[in-house]
Amino acid sequence: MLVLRSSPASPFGRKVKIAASLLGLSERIQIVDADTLNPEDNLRQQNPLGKIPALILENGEALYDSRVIVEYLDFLAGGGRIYPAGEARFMALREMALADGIADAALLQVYEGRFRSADKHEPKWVDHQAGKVERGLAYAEAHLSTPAGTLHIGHIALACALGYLDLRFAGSWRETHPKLVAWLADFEARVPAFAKTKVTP
Ligand SMILES: N[C@@H](CCC(=O)N[C@@H](CS)C(=O)NCC(=O)O)C(=O)O
Repeated sequence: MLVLRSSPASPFGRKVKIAASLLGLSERIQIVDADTLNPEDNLRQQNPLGKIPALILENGEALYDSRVIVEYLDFLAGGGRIYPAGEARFMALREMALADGIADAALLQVYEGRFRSADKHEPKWVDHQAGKVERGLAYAEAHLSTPAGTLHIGHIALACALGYLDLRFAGSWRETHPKLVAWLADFEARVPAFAKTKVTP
């Protein structure tokens, strides 16, 4: 059995869970919640960075981060299942990089609220991160919002980034990105694991 250390709200953990489902591997993975803030959690032995997701293999080795894990799962499933071949692979990887970057920037804004008291919030830093989210969404609205053909890792990552904005930012992106709203609805209809991994605020 593989063990996935994650938490329900993690957009990167969600990416792994959805990939596992699409690859038919969910039954082989036990999910064990991790607390990234707790020094007693053995997550920090499994991943020195103390980040989730981490995947513990049967030989005890741990894989991280989500990009490595997802590639490993694709390998287990025979390879090339959620990664297009040839040049298209790099466009899919770029889409994942953009989507993960949106999630990273959103997460850093959430951490600003979690790790600093309100009087110490640095608006310049928060705005800097918000700008990344805004520009990433604008690019995705313009270029990545055609309903997907064969689903690949870029689509999974984008859905998870949007899902995280729904969870932590009350879905405010929806008002200004109608094509992405339709794109996500199409993804959700095609990928039951998306609804199954949804958490409410
Ligand atoms: N690039 C990493 C990002 C992982 C990440 O930022 N995870 C967050 C939770 S969603 C985390 O573990 N944060 C705790 C920390 O940074 O200490 C990946 O794709 O796995």
